[in-house]
Amino acid sequence: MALPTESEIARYREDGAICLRGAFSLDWIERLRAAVDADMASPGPMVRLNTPAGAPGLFFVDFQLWQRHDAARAFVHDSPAKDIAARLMGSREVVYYHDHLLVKEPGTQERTPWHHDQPYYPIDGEQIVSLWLPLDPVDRATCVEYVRGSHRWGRWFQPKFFKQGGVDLNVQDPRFEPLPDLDAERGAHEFLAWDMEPGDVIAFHALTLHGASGNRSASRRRRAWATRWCGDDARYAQRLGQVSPPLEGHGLKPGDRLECAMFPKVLG
Ligand SMILES: O=C(O)CCC(=O)C(=O)O
Repeated sequence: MALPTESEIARYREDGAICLRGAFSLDWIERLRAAVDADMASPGPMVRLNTPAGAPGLFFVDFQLWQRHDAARAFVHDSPAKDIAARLMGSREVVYYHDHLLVKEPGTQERTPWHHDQPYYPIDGEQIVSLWLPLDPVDRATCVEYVRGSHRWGRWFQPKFFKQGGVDLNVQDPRFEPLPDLDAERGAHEFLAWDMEPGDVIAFHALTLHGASGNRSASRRRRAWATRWCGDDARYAQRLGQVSPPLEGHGLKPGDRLECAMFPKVLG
């Protein structure tokens, strides 16, 4: 599998999101599909069902598959993901932070609200990248959309839970601002989204704003597994209030490098 080229690295840093074609073999995709389906049949303790009872489809969210499913753990340690993350971040070491499963079954109407990820995390630093890996073909209209260059705005927006109604996380930070209505100001921004085949992956920076429609397909599932990777400059930062996902028991103190049993070093 090819690692990101110099021009892809430059584009990731400029735009804050890039689609890397054919980054993972179909063998990985098949193994992860089986892990995802097993997880949905027997979810983890942080599972969230974001579709109201009686509404069509299902927006299913879960975390930390790597701790419960061999294929997900193998992906973290043995797939090209850590090398892709290292190159994009320009980092010598890579620490695995967490994973996030987002399934939208056919007909799901719930959007993924606009947000960026770092305000949810107790982490400071610039080297944090997510790999959003769809396990089914997705078209542009159902893919996550990214606001090009928003990771360079120097702004942090108040995090909200994804469930409809978007309640704020109860977390105080003087950096957090209310998120502008990005749909109302679409003309002011450039949006990135792609038609994707299994094996393609989107890499995006933890401060890049993004959101997604429901699953507009009546027949095609949209199983996506997002993994989060941190580089040399990432440090644990205590937040006053809630973080998401609520990963506790790691024993880190503010200013610590992230590496620990919960956040394993996978490269370097
Ligand atoms: O899959 C989605 O709908 C959203 C993904 C997302 O927000 C993320 O990976 O941070």
